[in-house]
Amino acid sequence: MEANQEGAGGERRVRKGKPLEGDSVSIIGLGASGAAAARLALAKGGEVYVSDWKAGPAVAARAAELRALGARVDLGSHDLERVARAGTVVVSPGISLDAPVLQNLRTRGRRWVSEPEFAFRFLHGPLIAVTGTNGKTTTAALTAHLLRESGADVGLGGNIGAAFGPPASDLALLEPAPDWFVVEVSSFQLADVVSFAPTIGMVTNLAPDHLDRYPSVEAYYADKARLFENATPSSSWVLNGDEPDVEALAGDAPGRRFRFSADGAAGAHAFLREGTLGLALEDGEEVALLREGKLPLLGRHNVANALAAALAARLAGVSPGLLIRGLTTFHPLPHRLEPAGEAGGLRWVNDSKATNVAATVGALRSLEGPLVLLLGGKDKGEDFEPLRRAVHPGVRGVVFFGAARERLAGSIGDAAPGRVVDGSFEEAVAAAVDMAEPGDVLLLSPACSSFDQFESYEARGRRFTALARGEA
Ligand code: UMA
Repeated sequence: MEANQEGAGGERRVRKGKPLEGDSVSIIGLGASGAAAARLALAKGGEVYVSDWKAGPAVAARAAELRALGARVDLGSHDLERVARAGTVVVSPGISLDAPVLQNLRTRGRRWVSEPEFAFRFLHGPLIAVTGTNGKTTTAALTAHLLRESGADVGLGGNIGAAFGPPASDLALLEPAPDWFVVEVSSFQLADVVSFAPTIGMVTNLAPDHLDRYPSVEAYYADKARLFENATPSSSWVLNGDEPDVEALAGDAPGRRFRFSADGAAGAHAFLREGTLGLALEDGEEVALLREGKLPLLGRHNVANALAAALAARLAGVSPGLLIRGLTTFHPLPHRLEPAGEAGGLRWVNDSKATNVAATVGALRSLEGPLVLLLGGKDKGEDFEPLRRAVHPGVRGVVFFGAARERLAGSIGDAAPGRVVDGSFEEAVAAAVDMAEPGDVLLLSPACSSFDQFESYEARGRRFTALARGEA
């Protein structure tokens, strides 16, 4: 894959915090990040042109807001001449390198930056950037929570998604600036950084992902590695000590390295030892934080996320006492392996956000069982074979429901006892309750989207939680 030249580190004439003073900024894509970048560029005095190849109601509403603020907005096409003339071009993360608009810019030798890179130029204050394949959102949200426990004002946002925080550009407009920024960054956003330089950079873990966009795992990891692009000796890196790939990603980047390990890696600064999460402090002293069972998050992967967050917050100055308090008071993010209730002697777990095979495989790896799994919803045509392989002996039974039920049942086969429910979601849940034994986990981790029976995965998760609470 041919890299974008500015993103590849060609030019570094970036002056942090400098007002735009009429400089032209062209923003490609009018999703959440494009709109936020436009608001920031306008607030900093830029002459702003935004374009989106679509013209539906969502972009139309954003266009109206931005036009009222003084932007020129084109919907339905990109004015390529105008884009190419702009001083700075900001590209939305959902636009892949082979999109015609980017191919055209590349032909002209034009460079572009990602939205968090643009935001970074106006962020005043220390920044914690969280990347990795899985667990970014939980780790970023928990890190922000731990900092807030110590009284810090924290701006949390980035790739994290609208339910949990705004795009990075909106954080740059916060007045007064918070004490800390915690920003989740995806590989798509890291691809086009130039000056982006976190005070503390975190890598939760690495696994193949987004292969519909990248030609290879190496290309995906190469974009992740750009987190370290502007490393200096004063940078701090919080790295997964259980994964050699994460160490390799950091390469020989300067800065201090701190490792977390839920799997017994030697020399880790945050670790799980005999069921207790602990930290090794700078003076070599070790402090026990809390027992794994006291963490309000389910699954071994969340122990790793908690260790990463605790380590970053400790580096940011949070005392061990406040870390302990924060780790116990954190509320799991809704619909992500969220404990939903204990009705009928069962532990109900809402993982409705698991709308694809990989997410449900992750849930099954996290929960030993015994459990009964609810699988189903709208069929997105994914290969269910990895799901069949993930069904472990702790899975007492599987209920297949919704539009995907027959194909799921056919694919999972006899990996576990199964029931196909051709009826409502409530009937599927009742069948799962019927299969379960007292003390079991009742896991909604459906591996499919919700649109056959619900308006969103949130609505599906809320219904499941209501049933867990015995609400009709
Ligand atoms: N478009 C064009 N021209 C093109 C191609 C697309 O104009 O040639 C337009 C599309 O019509 C669309 C816009 O460009 O309107 C692209 O928007 P987007 O897909 O970049 O979406 P945003 O709403 O800006 O949301 C993005 C992130 N989405 C993606 O990376 C796909 C959001 O992450 C993020 O929360 C938000 O910026 C703020 O930072 C979501 C996500 O799923 C949660 N991320 C992936 C993940 O976590 O796995 C990476």
